[in-house]
Amino acid sequence: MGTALVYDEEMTKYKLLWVDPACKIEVPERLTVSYEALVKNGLCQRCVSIPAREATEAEILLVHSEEYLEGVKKTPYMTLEDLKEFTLQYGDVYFHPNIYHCAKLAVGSALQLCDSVMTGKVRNGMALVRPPGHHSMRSAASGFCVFNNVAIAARYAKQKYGVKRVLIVDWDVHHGQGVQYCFEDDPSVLYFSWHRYEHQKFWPNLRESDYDNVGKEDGAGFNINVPWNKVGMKNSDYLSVFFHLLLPVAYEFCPELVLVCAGFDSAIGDPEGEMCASPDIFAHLTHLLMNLAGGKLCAVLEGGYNLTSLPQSVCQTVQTLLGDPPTRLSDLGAPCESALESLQCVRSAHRQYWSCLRQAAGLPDSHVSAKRIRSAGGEGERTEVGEEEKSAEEQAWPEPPQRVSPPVRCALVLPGGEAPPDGCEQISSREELHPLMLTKLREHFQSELDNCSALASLPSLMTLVEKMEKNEIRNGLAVVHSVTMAMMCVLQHVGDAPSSRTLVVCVGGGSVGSHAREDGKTLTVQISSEDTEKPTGKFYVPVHLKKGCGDASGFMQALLGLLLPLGYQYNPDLVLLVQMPNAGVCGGVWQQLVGVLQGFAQGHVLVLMQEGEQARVGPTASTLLGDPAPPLEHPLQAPLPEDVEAVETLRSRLQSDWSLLQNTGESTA
Ligand code: Q9C
Ligand code: ZN
Repeated sequence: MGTALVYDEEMTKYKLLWVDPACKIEVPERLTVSYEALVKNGLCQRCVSIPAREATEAEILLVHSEEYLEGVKKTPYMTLEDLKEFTLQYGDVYFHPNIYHCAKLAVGSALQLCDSVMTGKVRNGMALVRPPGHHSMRSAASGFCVFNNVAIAARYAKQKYGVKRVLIVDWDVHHGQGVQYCFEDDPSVLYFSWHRYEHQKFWPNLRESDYDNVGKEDGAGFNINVPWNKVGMKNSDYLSVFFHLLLPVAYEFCPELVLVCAGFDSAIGDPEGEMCASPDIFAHLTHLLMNLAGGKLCAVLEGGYNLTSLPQSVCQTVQTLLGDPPTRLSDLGAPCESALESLQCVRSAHRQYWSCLRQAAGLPDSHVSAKRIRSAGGEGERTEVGEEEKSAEEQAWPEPPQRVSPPVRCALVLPGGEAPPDGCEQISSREELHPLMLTKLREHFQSELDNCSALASLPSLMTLVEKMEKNEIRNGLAVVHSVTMAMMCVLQHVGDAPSSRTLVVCVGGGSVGSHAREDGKTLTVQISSEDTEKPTGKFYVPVHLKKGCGDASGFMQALLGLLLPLGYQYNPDLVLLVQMPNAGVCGGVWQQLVGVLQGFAQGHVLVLMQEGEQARVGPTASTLLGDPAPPLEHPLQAPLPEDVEAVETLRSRLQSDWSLLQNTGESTA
């Protein structure tokens, strides 16, 4: 199952023919530099190349009016003067004799991508297109956009393939008002957009881009706007919104297809966005969406005007679609106050529509809007760019590091004689355990060691760990006699390295052993139905859920709202995922967990399972090999109140140590 890349050089063949400061950034080079970067990084060659095609009139009419299409259709025959005049009826857009042709190719590219994914020819893909689409409306061009490529693709997928729910994630820095208008009363299309807003002072300056525009009629709750009221948003601001808003809602919505309005003007260096997120954030945003809809994800280029950060961001996105592990994001700081305020407003506005947000801090609506107006009054606005301060475009940032995929994706340690699933390497080692390790094990597991099979798989396990450390193997799974014993061995070994950090995720109850120390070398999150001792430290987080891991919505709440923020902030170099004995975890969420955790530690995830409880070896290995986790049941039940409370209690206790857990603004927290 591959990754599609749709591109046609023809879409570079139009440009601005007169002087217009608002439009001068939308240049053909945006596409050429992006494509060349994909070639240079060897990514183009790894994709399945899909030809663009022109969209038919019927397809364009899925979203646009006949009058508008007829108007655009005449532009190839217009004189320069006529083109200028035609352009004047719209905002921040230009026409060119070849733009109609390119706009048909841009729509057609999105549809080709959609076809390739829906028919199973590929798993996912990206279309590099010009002109972009998300600002164009039923009867109007806008913001460099002529036809609404992604909106048309959503209607097309519903009509041609009977897709019941489409999620559109618009991470472009502008509000795709065209997409919003198209689907605002339609509950089958969930539109999410974050955008530079500055209390309506930023283009397109629409009141309806604010967080309180949640959709209309049947579509109420299916339009999610996150207004950024300051520039300079960073990785942690973007991630917070994913953890505490988009992902929980997206899992509850359970889309059958994910479309991304993939604009990269939200990256650092962009003259329009003036944000500070690094290009490698897009690897993580992409990864976090890749286990929805059974992996069916189509990214379609929108904006992105810095000719350095744009191609870097495009490469990060495509490389993640191809299955390479995202690089680690170091020094994620706290989300900023303004971002948290926005997040809180959106969560409050949507809590009546999504059961995952029911716990969202219950500000009465009047409070929220009073606050909104107050802060819109101009106090606390961003400071003007001083003379010695660099403009957004002159900012410098390091080039994202090379992403090297180990030669082996997944290796297994299985009890004697069992054959590994296809595609996995089997590891068996006859080497002896290190004497020190044996001593250590004797201290803790005296009696169990009398059983001669107890140590059987440990030498192989240690070989696997060493190969993962050397980056010869990306991830692995070991079926062992005792998971607690194996856990101790692994942590003992990796803990010898000076600044190692292991994220330990234990699913199910039981003692996690003495490793759960506070020296920072491990961060342990244990999810179970057992109410264990009251913890106080910051490196051991027991999550007590009523049905343990048997309830999908409670589990997802813990995974998205707690484990992801903790993991991203901790930034481990290894993830140890342990299925404790008798964990009773339901299959769907387990695979989501295995899938999502691969975004940490450059994909170095080691799964431990107890002998005799290895029913899930096959599905786990498949997810470790890169297959998307299957979608969860729909509809997802509301989480149990006890579970919501348990997660919330932990979140509020830990948020001072782990700031990515925050989801409300200071003044109201
Ligand atoms: N400072 C897309 O990103 N406004 N369109 C320009 C000049 C128009 C952006 C104002 C921005 C349109 C697809
Ligand atoms: Zn944009």
